Amino acid sequence: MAASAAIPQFPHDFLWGVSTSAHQIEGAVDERGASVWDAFTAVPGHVKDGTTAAVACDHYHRYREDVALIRELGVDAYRFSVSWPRVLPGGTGEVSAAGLDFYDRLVDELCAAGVRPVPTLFHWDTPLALAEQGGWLRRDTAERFAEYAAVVAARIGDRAKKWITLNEPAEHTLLGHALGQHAPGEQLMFDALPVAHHQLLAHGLAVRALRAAGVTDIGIANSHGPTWPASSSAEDTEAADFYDVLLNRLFADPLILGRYPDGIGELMPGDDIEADLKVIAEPVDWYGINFYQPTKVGAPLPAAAATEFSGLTLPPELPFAPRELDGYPVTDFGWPVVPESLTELLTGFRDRYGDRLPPLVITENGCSYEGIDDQRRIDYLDGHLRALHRALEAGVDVRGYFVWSLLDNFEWAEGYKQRFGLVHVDYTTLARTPKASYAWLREALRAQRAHQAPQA
Ligand code: IFM
Repeated sequence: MAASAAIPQFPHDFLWGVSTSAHQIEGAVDERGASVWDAFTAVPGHVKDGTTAAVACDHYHRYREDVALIRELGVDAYRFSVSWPRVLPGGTGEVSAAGLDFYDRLVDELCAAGVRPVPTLFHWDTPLALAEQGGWLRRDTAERFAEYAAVVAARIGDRAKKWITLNEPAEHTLLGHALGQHAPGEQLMFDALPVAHHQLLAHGLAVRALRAAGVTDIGIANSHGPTWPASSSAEDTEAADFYDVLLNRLFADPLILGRYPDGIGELMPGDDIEADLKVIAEPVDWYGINFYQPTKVGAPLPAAAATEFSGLTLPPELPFAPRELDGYPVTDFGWPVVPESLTELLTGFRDRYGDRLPPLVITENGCSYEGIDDQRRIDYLDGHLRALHRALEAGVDVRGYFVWSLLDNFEWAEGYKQRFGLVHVDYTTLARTPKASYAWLREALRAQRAHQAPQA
């Protein structure tokens, strides 16, 4: 049955938003410095449909139209990312006046539309110049990131009040540096762990830089999902625990508890991990969760060549192997749709971290489906909002929800095939067409507000 727009009533100050990222929508590559993604997508075979983000949604030139769509949708906030190489083409040193001006204009446009700007400082587009000097394998990149954070905050921090340091450092480590299926295409396997540590350090240093610039509302966006062991056998539960550490604890434990999970700290680079952990655990005002799906995980399969999973090819030497999750509908990406696992994830976070857990915000949630009459996206959003509401009822402190994504966009190694937008983008004409899910969300938000409006 089609979902109605009547989702449960959320608290009156709950923050509703939509999200995007710079590399996936901006285009205008010739008007900024190069990033690792420009170099990666130039290599044939790296992106499944052979495309690049050179034009993408051309948001750089069409941001006014996109802000109008956000305003009409009726959300409170827009989460976008700032392209580091657009602001600092060489990653450090000279600032691009044109690059900073773009974000200044975007923030002005959002404020004029009554939409709160929520910048993310890093969504995977490392300046190529820094990558060529070692990128995230070098500690120095964390210091450069903090300088970049200060530059951006000095320009838009007067109007942008809520900030995100990094997006999904786990994916950037795993896909970009361990498996090589994202930029910069490194296949370092477990030697990629320094990338995790340096991103965490960059986060902590950026929190300090943002606070020094007067920003008081700071979070991070990490991807998380419940891990379900393939069976109760010792081999499967051990493999699932290992995967769970990588996805759900490698980044969250140091950020929230100020320590790495057992056995990980010793593998990290640097002379004084304890001192670094103090920087990493610099208190945040909230913790962002990007949620898409749970994962069933078991021991490596005997004689497996490689596992195809969620669009990835996982090598057999990994100490775990994800399994298909049967019995659930799937998105066009093949990701299982299991809304109740969002409630499980959130209550699990509360149980694991207790009083140490900052307030949570769902910084991404969404699905890839073809078509403008996207009833399946409506059902997905409806189901996940109900699951989120159940977590609130269970006492989990969740303060906001951002749909991924406002627009169909460049979905990394998948190219343009996977469409996550509430708004359809025709990549030939760049015309934007709101989908049925856009209209549904607008009505759902109107209903929330009508319910909250004081009675005459
Ligand atoms: O498109 C991505 C986004 O960049 C990061 N989170 C997951 C989304 C869907 O794959």
